[in-house]
Amino acid sequence: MTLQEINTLVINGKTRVVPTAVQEALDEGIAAPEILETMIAAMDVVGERFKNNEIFVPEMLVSAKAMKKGVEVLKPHLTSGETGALGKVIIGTVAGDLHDIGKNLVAMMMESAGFEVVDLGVDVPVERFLAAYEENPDTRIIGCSALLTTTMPALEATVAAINAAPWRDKVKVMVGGAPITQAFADKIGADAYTTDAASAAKRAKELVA
Ligand code: B1M
Repeated sequence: MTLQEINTLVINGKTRVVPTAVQEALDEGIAAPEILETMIAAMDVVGERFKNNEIFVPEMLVSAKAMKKGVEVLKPHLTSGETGALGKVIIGTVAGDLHDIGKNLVAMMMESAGFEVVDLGVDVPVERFLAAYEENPDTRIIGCSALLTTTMPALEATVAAINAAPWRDKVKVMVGGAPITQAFADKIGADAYTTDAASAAKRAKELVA
């Protein structure tokens, strides 16, 4: 199984075949991060095709499902299995936004780095982020993901609400997602921004050090 073949299978949304293909690639000795890279690249192709009206939401969804199935097979090879020794991270995709592949990868890498992750899922209202902290006052980081330019205001509102909370100085706020930039993160008052899951986990460790 080649990386190119896996890339094509994800683009074409072959949900049943992708897990087997990923397992075959692992068995052949291809490194898990390389397989992940090729699946992320596949989602970029899917996004381009969607933008160009060559495919529509159902096709985009089925590719996302195929990637998720592949990630399930990869997960044990990407994570170290450490426990939550570094403390808790609350993570979620902001209100109005249903994209969770990137957020799930960030959660996975954080777990692997040694955090315990409280995953709030997608379309998370501001109040839910606040309530989750109040339910988990030992949380060290709140991570918010946004994938749409139209949900950047929801990210801003979420960070603003956290910034106004009485416990703000006890927690760090991290943001990320394709349309987010360092400048935007600075503007809305987040503590950290990273472009990908691996650097998010690295930055999280630095933040709690
Ligand atoms: Co949507 N979608 N989508 N989509 N989708 C994008 C994002 C889009 C760029 C496609 C395009 O037009 N080229 C576009 C957004 C345009 C924009 O806003 N500028 C778009 C659109 C328009 C839409 C809809 C509006 C389409 C419609 O209905 N007309 C709709 C919105 C639904 C909603 O959310 N309300 C929609 C729906 C969907 C699906 C549900 C079908 C599906 C999501 C399924 C799912 O996630 N379960 C979907 C998909 C799959 C995509 C693309 C193709 C792939 C996203 C993805 O998973 N990428 C995407 C195009 C693209 O991204 N190239 C697209 C792979 C993933 C690993 O990367 O999520 O960027 P990413 O995560 C990275 C980093 O961003 C970062 O680390 C991750 C791992 O390295 N990161 C963080 C993410 N969160 C972080 C948090 C951090 C730190 C780093 O700290 C806390």
